[in-house]
Amino acid sequence: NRLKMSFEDREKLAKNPVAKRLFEIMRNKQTTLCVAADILSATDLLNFAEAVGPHICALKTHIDIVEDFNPNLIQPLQQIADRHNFVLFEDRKFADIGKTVEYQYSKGLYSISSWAPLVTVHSLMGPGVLDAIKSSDGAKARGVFLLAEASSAGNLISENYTKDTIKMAEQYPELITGIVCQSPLFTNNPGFIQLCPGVQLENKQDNLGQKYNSPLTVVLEKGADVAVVGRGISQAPEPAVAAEKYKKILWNAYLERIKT
Ligand code: BMP
Repeated sequence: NRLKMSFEDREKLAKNPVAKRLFEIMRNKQTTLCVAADILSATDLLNFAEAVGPHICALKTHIDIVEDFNPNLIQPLQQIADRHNFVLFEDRKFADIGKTVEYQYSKGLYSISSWAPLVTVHSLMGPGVLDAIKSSDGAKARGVFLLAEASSAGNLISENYTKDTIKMAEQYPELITGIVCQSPLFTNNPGFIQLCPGVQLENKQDNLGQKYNSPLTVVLEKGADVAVVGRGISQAPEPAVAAEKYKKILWNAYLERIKT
């Protein structure tokens, strides 16, 4: 049972290099916190990454919302990630035919495959998307979080879609880092990491359909390994302080979960 296993043991079972790296970072930094850096200015994004860096295992970006994006943003962002030892994670949610995804992943203004070891993918369009990510240009060590469930109210994902998404992930153990979901899904592969967005202490929802659970709930009841916190940290008066607080709650919940 994945939920009772330590990250150390699961790291040995992971076949994807980014999953192995994430497990290692989580153990060493004692953090399962991934911050969603949904920030509109390049300078603010860098300052935010620097502030929360010590407390996170991954920084999740939507790089296409940065209003003054310039490719020169990437190098300092990578330096911050290296210095604080976290993974850059572009939440692109690829959902097109394989050939188009190949271009979206490795070409264009953002050249995602050159700087983001981790990306998200929708299973909707079929496994051609995964083949495209696997064979595209870019850095060698790469991983995919496949989206099996969503946190938003009224989303159209069915139980079968979720099950079939897990099956698809299991066909690609070397490429898949883990699954984005909201419940303790059954997968035969404890090397997969479960990523759970929609985590906040203050609010239960926003005004556009986002639904939140508390950090304790997602780790102890929903099976989250890594929790994604966005506005709970980015809109806090002091993001570094908030990040440290979430980190501690999440880590203690993980210790509690694996305790026999
Ligand atoms: P916030 O905590 O501010 O609501 O941010 C959540 C982040 O997680 C957003 O970047 C969003 O794109 C992402 N996300 C989500 O909220 N629900 C999902 O099901 C999948 C996501 O990637």
